[in-house]
Order: sequence, then C-alpha cells, then structure tokens
Amino acid sequence: MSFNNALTPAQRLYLDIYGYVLIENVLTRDEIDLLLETTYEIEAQFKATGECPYPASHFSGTTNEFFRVDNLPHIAPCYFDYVTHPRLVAMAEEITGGVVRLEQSDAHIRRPVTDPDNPKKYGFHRGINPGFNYTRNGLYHFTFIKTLTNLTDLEPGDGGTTVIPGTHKISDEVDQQAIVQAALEDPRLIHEVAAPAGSTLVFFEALLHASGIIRSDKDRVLILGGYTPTMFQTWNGYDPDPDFVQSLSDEHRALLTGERKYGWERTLRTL
Ligand SMILES: O=C(O)CCC(=O)C(=O)O
Repeated sequence: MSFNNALTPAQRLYLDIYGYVLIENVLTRDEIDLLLETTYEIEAQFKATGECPYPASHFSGTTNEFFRVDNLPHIAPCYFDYVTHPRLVAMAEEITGGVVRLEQSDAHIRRPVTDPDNPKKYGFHRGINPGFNYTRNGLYHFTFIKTLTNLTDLEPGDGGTTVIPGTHKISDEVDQQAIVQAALEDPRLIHEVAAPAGSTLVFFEALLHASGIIRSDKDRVLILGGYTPTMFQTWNGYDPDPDFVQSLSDEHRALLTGERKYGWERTLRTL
C-alpha cells in the first residue's frame, strides 16, 4: 500500500478544518453502474424471497424508503473492489495516521419519504467519542474514518449526506442535541453534499453527520466503507467471514481481518 499523499494539500487542509472533504471522480462510470446494478438486484431479491445474499451479511433497513445491506466484501466482487479500493484505503491511512482495517461496509438505497404527517428530519449522529483523536505534525487525526461514495448524481435537495462542519473537534462534553439545535438555527452551519455520481465524501466519524432530506423524486444510492487502525474491532455485525478471507492475498486478508493488530505501522504526513 502506498502512503504517499493520497489527499492533496488542499484536500488535507479542508478535511482538518471542516472534518470532511469531497473528492470527485473517484469511481469510473462502469464501476458506478455495476455497484448500482448489484445493489438494486439485492433489493429485488430481498423483495422476492426475503433472503440475505450472504450468511455473514445482514440488512439494517428493508423499507422502500430505506434499504441497506451490510458487511459487503463477501457479497459481490464489485463490493470487494470498493472496500479495498487502493486510493480510498490510502486516504484512510493518511487520515488515521497508520495502517487500517475495514471496520464497516454498507450500501444504501434511499427514496423520498412520502408521509406528509411524518416529515423527514435530520438524524445527526457520530459513532464514537471525538476524544479518540490525536495530532501529529500539527495535523488532526482520528481513529475512525468513512469513505462514502454517492452512486447517483446529487443536486441540492436530492438528499446528499449532510454534516455540521467542524464538529469533529467539538468534545462530547458539549451536549449533542444543543449542537444540532444551534446548527439548525443557521443554515451556514449545515453543509449538504451535492456532487456527481462517483464522488466520495471522506470524513472523520466524529463529525456530526446525517442522511440528507430528499426533496426531489430521485432515489439516492450510496456505498461506504469505515476504516480504523488495525487494533480496533469491527462494528457489531461486520466481522469478516473466516472462510472467505482465507482465499485472499495477505494484504487483502489483513485489511479485512485487522490481523496486524498492535503492529501498527505509522504513516507520516505533512501538509
Ligand atoms: O445517508 C447518509 O448519507 C449518511 C450515512 C450515515 O449516516 C452513516 O454513515 O453513519
């Protein structure tokens, strides 16, 4: 794996300041189409049979408005290629500051919420305590990062991921609901992704983030990988299938299993 500046200085600075950075043209049109086709096929198969495509995988959402399949690498080669994408993994390594493992992976289909009595609200959240950060060479690093790629074009109002910029540096001593309430009072504090399909939102998981609200009539489809240093565990329900990983190269097996654990090879990044 090459560690050499997967992010440009401008991207790294943007990420440090805002907690996220959007990178266009990460996936090719063919990669996008295959990921879309695979995700819709899994949904169609679920609707027809109720079946999950792989025993180690699961669903976190099975409604028309939110379909989500989790623990992807075993399900289809295109999912495997996404979570092991060398450029995305290299970004994750720069941002955590060392060799990473895959911690989580999921693909989502979101559709407009149609119930007028139950309008959609932002569900801002973060997964782990923002205290799991450190500074090296003056740059902010965090131990859990996500690479979220939209597989459909997103214009404003299409429900792109929404973030409260800068909150990756706000400690959990500040009440989360108070942060969200304050941000909602000033639209400058809410950023919504609008970008062509194949663009990746890279963010520190401590950044308060939420699904956007779809105000158009379009589906929004995305795929994401979560990465942590190798000594961390997977999120619940995302352990790799032990038989599957035996068929992989050493490098890919280590990425999925985190088997290097505390032999944490560090990366050095300056702006
Ligand atoms: O739907 C989205 O854009 C956000 C996904 C999300 O909330 C997450 O990754 O935790």
